[in-house]
This record gives sequence, structure tokens and C-alpha cells, in this order.
Amino acid sequence: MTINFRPETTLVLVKPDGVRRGLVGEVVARIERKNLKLVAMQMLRVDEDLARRHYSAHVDKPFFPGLLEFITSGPVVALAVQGEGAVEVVRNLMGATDPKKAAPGTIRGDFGLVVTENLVHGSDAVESAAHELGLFFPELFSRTNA
Ligand code: DAT
Ligand code: MG
Repeated sequence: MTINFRPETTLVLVKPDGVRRGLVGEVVARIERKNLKLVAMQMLRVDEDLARRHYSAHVDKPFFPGLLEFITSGPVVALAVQGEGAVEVVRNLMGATDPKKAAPGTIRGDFGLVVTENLVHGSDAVESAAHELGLFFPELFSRTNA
């Protein structure tokens, strides 16, 4: 029997609010329950340089100063998550960017209230996943694969 399995890897961050509120286990449990595989996990502090690289698409947006202050405000937990369609599946588990609009049953829908403090990050495409995995796990994911 041939199983048509195309592994894909995405970057998940439990953001500083999620770590502060003790929701790391909740996020990890939801990812594992979905049958996605954790292939790397690290707690770290995001400094301004990493924040600017990670959010390069947003540096000129009016909300960037607040986003920068928030994402550097405490440790995050970075996860490399693998499975078929992992990028899209993780985005669906997270819910909409604005937790007020995120569907109940999603991480943001169940635990968030305001847009900056939306608990989790998930790469939005296979290409951005490769780039972001290279930023957070340079020893595991070479950026030349991006
Ligand atoms: P997502 O995190 O769902 O991929 P995004 O990439 O558009 O969303 O934005 C990155 C983060 O920036 C988002 O998680 C929260 C913050 N953000 C986005 N839009 C915002 C807004 N209009 N006001 C305040 N913060 C915002
Ligand atoms: Mg995004």
C-alpha cells in the first residue's frame, strides 16, 4: 500500500503572553492531539534583531512598535511542527489573527481577547516556514532550503 504522505514543517511560537499564562502545555497538547509531530522545541528570548527578521513584512506597519515591545517582553517557546499540510493545519488550529473574531475551538478563539496578545504564531506559507525555521533553529534548518 502506498501512503501519499508529504511531510511539511512549520514554525509555531507560543508568544510571551502564552508563556506568562501557563498555556505552553495547552498549545503543545493541541498540536500533538492533531497528530502533528514535534521535531524541535526551545524556550528563548526574542531580541529586537530577531523580531525585525521574523516580522520583516510588518516593520513599516503602524502596529509594529507595539508588536516589537510585546514579542520581546518575555520568553517564547519555539516549536518545529511536522506533518502533512502542517502549515495550513496549524493556522486552522490557531484561528484568526484577531482573537475577538477567532472561532471558538481554536487556540486564539478559546484563550485570546486582544489582537497583539494572540498567544501563538504559525508560519503562513511553506516558503515563510522555511525562512522562519532557519531563524529560530539555524542548526537544524538551513536557510539555503528556503
Ligand atoms: P498572524 O499572526 O495571524 O499571521 P499577521 O502576520 O498579519 O498575523 O500579523 C503578525 C502579528 O502582528 C499578529 O499576530 C498580531 C499583530 N497584528 C497584526 N495585525 C494587527 C493590527 N491591526 N493591530 C495590532 N496588531 C496586529
Ligand atoms: Mg503572519
